[in-house]
Amino acid sequence: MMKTVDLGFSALIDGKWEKGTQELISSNPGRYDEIVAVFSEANADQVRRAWTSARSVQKSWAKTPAPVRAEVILNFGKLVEKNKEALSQTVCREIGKPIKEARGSVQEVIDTCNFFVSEGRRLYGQTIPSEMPDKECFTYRRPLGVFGFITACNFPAAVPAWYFVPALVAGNTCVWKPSEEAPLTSYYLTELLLHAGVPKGVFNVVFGGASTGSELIKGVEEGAFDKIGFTGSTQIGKKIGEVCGRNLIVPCLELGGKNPLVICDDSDLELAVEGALFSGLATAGQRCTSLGNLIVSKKILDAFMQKFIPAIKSIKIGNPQNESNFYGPLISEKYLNSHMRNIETLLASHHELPLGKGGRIGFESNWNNFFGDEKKGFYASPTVVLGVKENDEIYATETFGPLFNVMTFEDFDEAIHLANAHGYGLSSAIYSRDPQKIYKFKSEISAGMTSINNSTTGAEAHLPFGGNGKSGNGGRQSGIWVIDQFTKWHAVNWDLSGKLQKAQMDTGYIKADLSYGF
Ligand code: UN1
Repeated sequence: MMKTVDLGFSALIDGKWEKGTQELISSNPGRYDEIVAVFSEANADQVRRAWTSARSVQKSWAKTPAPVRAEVILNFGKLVEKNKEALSQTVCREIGKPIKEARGSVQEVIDTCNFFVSEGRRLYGQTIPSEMPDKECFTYRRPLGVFGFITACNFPAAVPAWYFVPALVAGNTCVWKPSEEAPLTSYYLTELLLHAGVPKGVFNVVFGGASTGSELIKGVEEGAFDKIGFTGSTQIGKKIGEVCGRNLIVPCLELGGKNPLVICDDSDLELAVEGALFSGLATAGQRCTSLGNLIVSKKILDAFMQKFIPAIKSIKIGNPQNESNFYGPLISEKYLNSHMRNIETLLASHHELPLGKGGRIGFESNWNNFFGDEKKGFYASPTVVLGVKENDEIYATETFGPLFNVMTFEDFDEAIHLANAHGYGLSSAIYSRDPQKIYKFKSEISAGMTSINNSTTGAEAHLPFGGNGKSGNGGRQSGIWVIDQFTKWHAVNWDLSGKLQKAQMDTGYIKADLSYGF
């Protein structure tokens, strides 16, 4: 068993780690008797001091030239690369993400740094002609100020980096409330940032669960924040959106999904099976981009199932550190319990369960290819639900676990309807060889992301990531688009004419004879 990292820290404020009293324990979900780390929860006073610290240095950070700010990110990216394996192992131990996926998620941090380092040398504004002589117009991107963000447990390194990397490059200071399920990953990331040269107070951290999160959001009512980022459930996202709206702040809300994967009768079935498997079971179905509804053409349902069920049965489940296991435990006991509740409450009498109801391995269910400690881990076997209908509760409920909802369609409009009707719109995918269908799908799907002949998961780090409808408020992370989240436009005009030139009134508009015609 690996050693416990017992630091007891509850917050990083003004460059110093502080301890707290309320313990925050992170254990390995694949072996719950292995305590990975002991931290503590930040209290209301610490959260307040964290945002005060971020505010006190924001102006000087904003004055630091952007290419210099981006140097911190360059160094941070190099340090993450150097420590990639250790960080990946930590992600794997803290939340049970399979090691290969954990490495991918840490690589996503590095990719994000690589992308934004040069953005520090751009952050372009424009020079724009004026309608007056001897007058110049410019636009500048200005930092927003203090950015508070709360992140989820399923991507404890990549998703926070999507927020703080561009936020820092753009000249904002930060207060981060990481997921309570992954304090050690969050601590290591923060230490790398400190070693990369981030000045005191520019980056602050408050550990804890929901109550620390609400303390942070209280700051919005007091004017402590200029921007809030939240990755988590639609329900909490709506509440945060209300507080931000009241205070005229536009939050970046990355919420739930019920991501459709449509399999047409002309698709390459082998490829579709592989894509569905990864969409549904990567990170044990706990990605925001995980498969929500598998929507299969009725014509090929039997042929698809004949390949799909054996493919599921053949996967290995178990210790996430072992590369040959497809997936490991659920993120924690809480996530296992919620998955169990879903299979207890969302299944209806008309549903068929070709693999049985599933459930916790070693308790309610067994798995032939299981390689782990089932008594001490929060492992669940896959559940496949056939015959899901649009009116079923399971159709529109984000389930976050190894669960496949299978629906069928007769005509393609029905497939698109089923893909959209639940009102979520994060990711989506289609398997087809027909360009007409693919074109129709990508034009009519309401999701923010669409894969064609690829899985619903696995967005690349430099593309806009985000959703519509119940999946978010239209904000996008990653790539150049996220710069709009972290800067405000400033329009400047400079009159060198030596007189007051009134726009629209003194402009020398051209007089034309518009009555002219042939
Ligand atoms: C998430 O689940 O919140 O697209 C992020 C993917 C990953 C990121 C997911 N690149 O599946």
